[in-house]
Amino acid sequence: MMTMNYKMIKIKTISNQDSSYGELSFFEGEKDIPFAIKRVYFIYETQKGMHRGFHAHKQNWQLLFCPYGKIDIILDSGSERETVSLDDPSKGLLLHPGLWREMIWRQDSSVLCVVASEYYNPKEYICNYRDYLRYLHEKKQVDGLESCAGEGP
Ligand code: T46
Repeated sequence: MMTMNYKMIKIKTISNQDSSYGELSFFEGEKDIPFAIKRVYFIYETQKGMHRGFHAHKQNWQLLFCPYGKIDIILDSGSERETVSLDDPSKGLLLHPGLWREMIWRQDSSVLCVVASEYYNPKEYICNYRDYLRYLHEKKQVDGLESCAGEGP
């Protein structure tokens, strides 16, 4: 089975002594995150209790962050399940391809922002959990064969 391939990153934030001036956070593709950004999308006008996701990506790397509100991201590697809370604009969740994810909105109007390494391609989604487990199984076999390639008798 696959490992929990994700990392929390701290998004750089410039604070001001004058709190009425707000905060500014930023990150840069290929510097703060390990991919060039091809796509940005965001989910808003949301309601507490909303569920989305229920899929994995075969190729797509993503950074998820929540500039407003609170969203729980449930990650599943086929053998383990973990929940990460995005409850601070400076928290970034870097997801490697291959992890099953589900999102639960914990507060009305919470905003989920995502930057992705790939253009939108529905063919690289796995949208059914049984298919996901089958994909992991086949991938393990292929990876096993590749790691043996070149080994002499
Ligand atoms: C993910 C989570 C965090 C597009 O046409 N282009 C796009 O770039 C995206 C992301 C979606 N769409 C269309 C496809 C569907 O007809 O928008 C509709 C809703 O997408 P989806 O059901 O995939 O939304 P979520 O919230 O379940 O998942 C999205 C991303 O698709 C996914 O990559 O990791 O957010």
